[in-house]
Amino acid sequence: QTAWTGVNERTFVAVKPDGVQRRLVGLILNRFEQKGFKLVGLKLMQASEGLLKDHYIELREKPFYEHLIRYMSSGPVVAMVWQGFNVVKMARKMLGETNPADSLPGTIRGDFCVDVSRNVVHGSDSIQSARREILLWFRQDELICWDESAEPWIYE
Ligand code: RTP
Ligand code: MG
Repeated sequence: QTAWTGVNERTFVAVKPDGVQRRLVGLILNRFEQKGFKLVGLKLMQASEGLLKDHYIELREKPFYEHLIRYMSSGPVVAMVWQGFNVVKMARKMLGETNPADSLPGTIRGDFCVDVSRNVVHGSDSIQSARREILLWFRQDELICWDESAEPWIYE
């Protein structure tokens, strides 16, 4: 298995229940594709409370934790893994800030939401988090290594 660095860096992105209900899945997929990242994992799923509690374990002491788990389990989510150079950092840029009020127009949160508790999309905040979250959400055989012909047009 190749290391998740350089052009093989990976991040975990999820369209949250509000994003799915509001039919924003295609649009969000489209932004990552247009940017030049490569989709290596994708599934629509109802996340269990256990999975979500584990996913957001670092926030367990926060006052909004229970509320967040309820929000995230309120409907299906679309879990995805994107691959590419600096994808962790750039995905976070594309998402915008945690609070939509601080997110610039042009970012997903800046363009499509107003409430921090309905902020449409999740993205891993570091390479270590990405690794942990991908292993949590995806089985090994759900991540696809595929060759693409567009690569020379995206990377020198
Ligand atoms: P995410 O993990 O979902 O990508 O969001 P993030 O890194 O930008 O922010 P984080 O601190 O990890 O918070 C996770 C999610 O919890 C909700 N939240 N609510 N009520 C509040 O003050 C509050 N703060 C955070 C948001 O849905 C946030 O994305
Ligand atoms: Mg976070």
